[in-house]
Amino acid sequence: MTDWTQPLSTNRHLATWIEEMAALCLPDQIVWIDGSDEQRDALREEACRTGEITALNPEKHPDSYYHRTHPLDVARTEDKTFICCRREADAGATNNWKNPEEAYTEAANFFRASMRGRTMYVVPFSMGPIGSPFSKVGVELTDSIYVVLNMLIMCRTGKQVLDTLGSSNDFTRCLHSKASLDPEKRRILHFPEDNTIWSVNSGYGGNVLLGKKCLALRIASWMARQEGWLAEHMLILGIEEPNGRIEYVAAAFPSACGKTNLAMLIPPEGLKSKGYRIWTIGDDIAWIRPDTDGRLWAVNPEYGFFGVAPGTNSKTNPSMMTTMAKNTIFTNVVLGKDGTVWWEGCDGDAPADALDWLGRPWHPGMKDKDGKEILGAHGNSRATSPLRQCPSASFRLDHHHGVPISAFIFGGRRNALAPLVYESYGWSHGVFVGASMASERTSAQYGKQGEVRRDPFAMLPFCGYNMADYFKHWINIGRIAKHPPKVFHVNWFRRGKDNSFLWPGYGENLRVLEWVLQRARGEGEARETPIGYVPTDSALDMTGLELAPDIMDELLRVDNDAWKEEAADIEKFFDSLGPHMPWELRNELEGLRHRLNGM
Ligand code: GTP
Ligand code: SPV
Ligand code: MN
Repeated sequence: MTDWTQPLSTNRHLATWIEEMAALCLPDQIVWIDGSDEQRDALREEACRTGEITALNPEKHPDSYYHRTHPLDVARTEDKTFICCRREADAGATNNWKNPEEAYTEAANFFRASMRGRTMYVVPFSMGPIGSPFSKVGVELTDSIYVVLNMLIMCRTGKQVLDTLGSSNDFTRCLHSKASLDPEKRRILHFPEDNTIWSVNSGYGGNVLLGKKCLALRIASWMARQEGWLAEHMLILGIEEPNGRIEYVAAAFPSACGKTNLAMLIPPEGLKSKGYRIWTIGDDIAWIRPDTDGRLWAVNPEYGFFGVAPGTNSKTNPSMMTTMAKNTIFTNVVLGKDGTVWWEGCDGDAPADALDWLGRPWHPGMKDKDGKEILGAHGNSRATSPLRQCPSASFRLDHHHGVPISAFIFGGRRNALAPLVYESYGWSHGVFVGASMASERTSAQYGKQGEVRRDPFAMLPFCGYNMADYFKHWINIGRIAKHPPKVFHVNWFRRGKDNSFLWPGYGENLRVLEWVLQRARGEGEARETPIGYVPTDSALDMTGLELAPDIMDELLRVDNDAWKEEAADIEKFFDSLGPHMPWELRNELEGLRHRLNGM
């Protein structure tokens, strides 16, 4: 068997840092992750032996595993997440800030000897294709095999990354320890000036897979501002017409608001005859640069999905079901004694003999002592799968240059107010639409569910610097790019009087995308409203979808009085962002008010 304790690199910056971190965390041994199947299999076996993961039924779920996180560690903890830069103003009003020295000192106490009796794994990873000039290299040190196995799916990993890094010091230093999982001592710390991330006392997804939200959004957004590009919480998908033309859109929705689903949509029956084909590039993160052709080009820096399980089934998202059929790690779903998994809104019945996400015997319909239904899977339970297993995975995934973006789409969960779709009046109005986004809180983060909060660009928890400066950066990008994409807003979640969703969503969303692309080309029918262009009654192709006319009216309705209240709320939000708020967005707010009073 290979001796994985032998260093895989002679990079002296890397060696010095690992030595220092090991002297702090005191692991029993250090193991280098080379990216081989042999090593992955050995790690899977070891984690099964210790109970960290459970092998699933090899016939029903080949090469797939089950994991439960600590009951108090099941979503990102935004209140324990900090930007640690020298000046507080650089973190801005929306981020938690800590002075870097104090943050290091405090967290060092939590990391001290935290790996005693454990192994420290060295995981080299590349966000973006290995060796591409647009990619970023990171190295994560972790004491969790679960984290290693997830990283092997989520990113391009292993020896090849180290070979590309060579002797360079240009890599993000990511340190993670589960430590004791004490929520009080949990810290997710970002040091953008040191290109460093420290995460301690968590074992959950976005807190610990440090290439994802921590590097590819918080640290990368800081870098992107300095280097003139964008790091965004966006899916990317391509829509191919029968003539072979493919147009790409990038869409920002807050956590658990439909990115994964839209990224892999299946055209609905009624539109099948149009012969569209969907290409999935990414479901969560987009790195976007202006290029010499005046357009914005996007890559997905990730290589896997960490998708929400509840609600996923072969009707809502058949592509995700195929993607998850093998080589998948399921976290916090229901586990059947027969080695199968289940979640609310899954295909078929729950397994007869089952344990819920807390490991308790469970069956559907169980009630707690207050008579409330006990769900088997946690609302934020997830599945980690390789992107390449997606039937619609794009042929351009590994292309360093990415894809040109024709339209940006913003959206969130609004049970009222926002119509199904509208188009902004131009770039700075588009930036205003992104900056004033709001959505109901979901189980992807701790906090009160359902409460509407402002979540600009779906980046509230992920922007690594001052939000007002970020808005200005977006304004500037539109000045650098001669042909920036048109900007749209969608809402799949408007509810009717009986509180049910008015719009069927999922695959049917293609009807909206079709209009978006028409508008991006200067076609498509629209009427002007105070908030932007809205489709005319006959603009969306509704072939094969029966929706009562009053439902369609309600979906496209713009309620002036409600929007006046919204404008007041947006103003309060802008005021809260401090003195860097760009005047362009103040002007846009003024323009919206003017139109609301005059139209
Ligand atoms: P993150 O991974 O947290 O960033 O989330 P995401 O934006 O990728 O969300 P995802 O696509 O996983 O969807 C989250 C939940 O919204 C799931 O329960 C879906 O079933 C549901 N959902 C997605 N698209 C639609 C839609 O068009 N209509 C409705 N009603 N629900 C949807
Ligand atoms: C999100 O919450 O937006 C996610 C899941 O995509 S996590 O990786 O936990 O951030
Ligand atoms: Mn996300």
